[in-house]
Amino acid sequence: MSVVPALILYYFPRACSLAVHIALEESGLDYERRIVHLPSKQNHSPAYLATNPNGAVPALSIGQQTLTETHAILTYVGDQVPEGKLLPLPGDLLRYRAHEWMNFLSSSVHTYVRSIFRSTVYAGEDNATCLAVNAQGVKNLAKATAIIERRLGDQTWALGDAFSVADAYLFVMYLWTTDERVSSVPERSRWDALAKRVWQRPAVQRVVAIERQDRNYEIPWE
Ligand SMILES: N[C@@H](CCC(=O)N[C@@H](CS)C(=O)NCC(=O)O)C(=O)O
Repeated sequence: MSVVPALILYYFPRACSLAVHIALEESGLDYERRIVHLPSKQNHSPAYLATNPNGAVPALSIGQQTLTETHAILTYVGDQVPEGKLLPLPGDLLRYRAHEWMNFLSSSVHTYVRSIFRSTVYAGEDNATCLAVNAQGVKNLAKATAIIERRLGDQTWALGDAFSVADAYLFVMYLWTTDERVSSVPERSRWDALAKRVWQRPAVQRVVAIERQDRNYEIPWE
């Protein structure tokens, strides 16, 4: 059996790193967690940049190496768990469905929400341009929501019958859609039901309780 090197998660509460935080807790692996305080720009401190030169969370230190990008880290964590319990094994079509979900969430949904939360990243400082980017973000998120609803269909989880790392990622993106900065988002009963099922998992409640010690965020079903 291979030995997993020491794992350290760098995260900020309710950031996209929450998906990795959940996956690690679900995995049963030993890991340490270190908060990176984004509001005070700790992610741009020399100490953090030495770990992750991208200056973002999540990052996962794996022994002497650091892995970045939520999709890649979720894949790594999933692969440390035997029998494909968090991520189906190579050759199983469901594994590629998981990648389909994770890539869609990171390249589309995350960027649409970012254009709403932080339109200056795309628009610079011009106010009118920021408003236009924000409005387009709301439209893009509406389209992505329709895609998510269609893909979920009547399934219990993103991949069908079993929870996977893709569900952890869908949970975080769902929480973001409930933020007051998102001016409108279409009805999303399937995504809502899935996120609620994720919330009911003990590992998820443990992680959220830990994260809320540093930043209290709302969970819609409480
Ligand atoms: N493509 C990266 C994006 C990571 C990212 O944007 N993380 C945000 C938190 S959700 C962050 O650290 N932002 C800090 C900054 O950009 O200054 C991923 O999917 O992991």
